[in-house]
Amino acid sequence: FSSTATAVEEPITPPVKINYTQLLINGQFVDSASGKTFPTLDPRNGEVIANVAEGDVEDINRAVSAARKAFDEGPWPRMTAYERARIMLRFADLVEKHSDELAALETWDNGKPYEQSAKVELPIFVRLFHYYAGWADKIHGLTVPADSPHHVQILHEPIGVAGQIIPWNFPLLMFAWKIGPALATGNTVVLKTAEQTPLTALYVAKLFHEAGLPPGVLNVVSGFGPTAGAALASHMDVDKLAFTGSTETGKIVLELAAKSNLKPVTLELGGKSPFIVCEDADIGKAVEQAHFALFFNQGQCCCAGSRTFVHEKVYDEFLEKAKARAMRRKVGDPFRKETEQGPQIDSEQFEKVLRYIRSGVESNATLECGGERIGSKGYFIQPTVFSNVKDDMLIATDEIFGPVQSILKFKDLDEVIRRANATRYGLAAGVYTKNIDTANTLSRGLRAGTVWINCFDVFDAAIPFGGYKMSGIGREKGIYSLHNYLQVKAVVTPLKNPAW
Ligand code: TXE
Repeated sequence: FSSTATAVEEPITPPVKINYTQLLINGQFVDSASGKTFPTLDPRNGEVIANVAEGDVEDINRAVSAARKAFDEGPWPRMTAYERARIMLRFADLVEKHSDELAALETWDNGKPYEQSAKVELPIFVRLFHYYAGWADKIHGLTVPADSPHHVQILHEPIGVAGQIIPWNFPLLMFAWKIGPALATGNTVVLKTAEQTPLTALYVAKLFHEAGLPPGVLNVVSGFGPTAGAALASHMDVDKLAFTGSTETGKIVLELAAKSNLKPVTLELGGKSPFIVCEDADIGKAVEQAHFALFFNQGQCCCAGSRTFVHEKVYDEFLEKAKARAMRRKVGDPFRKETEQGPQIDSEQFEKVLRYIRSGVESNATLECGGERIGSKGYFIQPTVFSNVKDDMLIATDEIFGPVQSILKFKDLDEVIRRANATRYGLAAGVYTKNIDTANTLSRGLRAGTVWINCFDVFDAAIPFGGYKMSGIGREKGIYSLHNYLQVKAVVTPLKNPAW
């Protein structure tokens, strides 16, 4: 196996220091009320990177009151939109200036390749804040004609205090997807980061304050889901909740929101996205894109193309090439330049992925390559490919969230649309074909929030993202994300002289 062993024996020292480990409440770094901390671990070897303040109910309460005060008393929602935009732009500049350290910190805490953090995720992060800063002064309502002599204005107002809970697979990008639209529209925020990856959010939140963000507008609480996360979801003074994570936890937070104050909830949840390779596809490109669609970010993407459907006429050729590509994938220390795949995030996810691999073997899918851990330290897994996968096998129905490609065979378009849609999820889909009619048929037939034709994982700031079915509620990015953070108010005034 080419992509193995030595990879992780001598970890490279990350080129960054840990400066921020406390909670950021009301513009100040503070310890948790309990004084408790928890370790955040290096996925390369399971060693402690830093001990981080552990937020719980009391800290969430403190953070929500700071956000409430900043919203009710200002200045943030009352500033001109242009002033808000300028702070967001200054923030983006500061992030750009500190990109190298931030990329290193992201890689250290998460395990993703440094090249990916530095060259893909940091630039996208900066772009997202440019995009949302651009929206800040373009948010406005309507005037509408009335049947009676009334002047009717529709105002778009910020919703208030937003609670946001994010996962560990893209700590910085999830911060940007959530914070960007909330702040552009004049809200204040309490953000709970994932317990696996608390470090970069604290760093960028500090930079935001350096850029001029008033205290209390953005509060960052590190901590665990059932404690800090649940306290935020059920808080009576939080006006809106946004969550990204598993479908199971999505159901819990939706229930907590309903049981407390009926705060509106947007959810970005799991997926089991099909990637469909048609008989006329350019097989070389399709293999590469299908590989990228699944293996990118160690397979830890909610929209991973985790069911690779291949037309029977090109199945054998595709399989041989897909297997060869997976075997060439370079797994190793994420700080090495050539590394394509680092470790999985933690022991829990690592064990989950290995369990699914065992289940694939037990259900008689053919293990073409991979299937084992790499080395004896950390959470590295061989790029794994299964063929002869059947629709009802667990590896074809469940979100594995790891480097495991499941290849299925199909005969015709109606059949593949039916099978691709036969899932509880509906986040994304990929299609490979040269035929415009095939592309149109599939893009209309697939029940998913995104359909990528002859590409995958294109994540521009303006492109909305979100799921059908149990993949979520609502859309993030693009113009749609703004509506999640706006209230609509109708103001009606009698007209003295209706003719005018
Ligand atoms: O997710 P959780 P986990 C999927 C993926 C993965 C599985 C489990 O399949 O294997 O979920 O991962 C917070 N109240 N995705 O356990 O639990 C938690 O602290 C409030 C898909 O990491 O959903 C973290 O901040 N909050 C996904 C966040 O929820 C709670 C990305 C996500 O954790 C909570 C990650 C509670 N009771 C995992 N319990 C995607 N859509 O991209 C947990 N949390």
